This record gives sequence, C-alpha cells and structure tokens, in this order.
Amino acid sequence: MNSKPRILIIVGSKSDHHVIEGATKLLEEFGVSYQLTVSSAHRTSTRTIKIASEAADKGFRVIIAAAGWSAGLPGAIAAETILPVIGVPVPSSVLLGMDAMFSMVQMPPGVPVATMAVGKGGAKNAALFALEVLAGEYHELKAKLKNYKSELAAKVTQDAQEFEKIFKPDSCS
Ligand code: RP5
Repeated sequence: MNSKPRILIIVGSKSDHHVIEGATKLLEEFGVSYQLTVSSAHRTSTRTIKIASEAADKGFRVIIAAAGWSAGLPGAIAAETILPVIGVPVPSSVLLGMDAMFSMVQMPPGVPVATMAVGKGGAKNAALFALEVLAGEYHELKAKLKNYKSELAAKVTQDAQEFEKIFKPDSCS
C-alpha cells in the first residue's frame, strides 16, 4: 500500500479526539496512513460538504466520521459521496452517545452509514472495518488482518488455559 492516505477521518470537534484515537492507534499499528481533520455538520456545514464531495477525487477510499450529540456528521458526509462512510458515535452528551448512535444507525434508506459501537472501542472497529474495505484493493492488508484475528484467538486460548489451571473442574465441588 503506498503512502498516499486512503482513509479520511473526520471528527465533529477537537473534543472528539480522545475517542478517535482508538482508530488512529490501530491504523498506526498496521502502518496505514490516514488523514485526520475536524469539521462539523452544523457549525461548518459548507466545509463538511466540500470535504465530503471532494474526498473520492482526492484518492480516499473510505471515510470514518466521529461525532457526538445529534451527530449529523456521518449522514451529512454520506449524502455527498459514494465512498463508504463509517460512523463512530461519541459519548459527549448527557445521553452518553446513545443519541449519536441512533442518529447514525437510523439513516434513511438510500444513504447508509456503517455504524460502530459507541466510544473508543467503536473507533477501533471503525479502523478495522476501513482496513477490511481496503483489503479488497491492497492485498497485503489481507495477511495483516488474518494475522490480527489469529492473535486475538491465540490470546483467548491462552486465557482459557490459564483459567483451566486455576479453576480446575473439581474446584467447585
Ligand atoms: C458534536 O458536539 C461534536 O462531535 C462533539 O462530540 C460535541 C461537542 O463539541 P464541542 O462543543 O466540544 O466542540 O458536534
């Protein structure tokens, strides 16, 4: 995969940065470049429309959009591009991201947003989902993703073995 970023990440506010770090750290672990910017659906709507409508021509293949409160950002972006848009609900309001999640997951038919879990875990999954999208084009990512899943499985197997040593079958009797 060449160094030109194929993943565009947009956050609705600088205050969302601590959540989107779940995505950027994962991408850095995979050695995949990305571009990160701030744009609000409601406070800088013209800028958001420009970024979204130009993204495909700039070479991006997938967009991750994170926002809190009513979280119109991923939907506003999806309205302006045919690139896949992955939404990350940010728990910044008193409703702790439930509001943002419903806003993203309840997009009307015709304008999809692939909505992840609320918060940093969702951001991590957004990065993995973006890599899975890119793996169709950048085959070296397939091996890395398979290796990632193998490591996840190996960790659970190791944990199970440790538990089996501590909690022996007759330990409850
Ligand atoms: C949303 O409002 C942003 O995505 C952020 O989660 C929240 C608060 O934004 P700031 O007031 O911190 O800029 O639009």
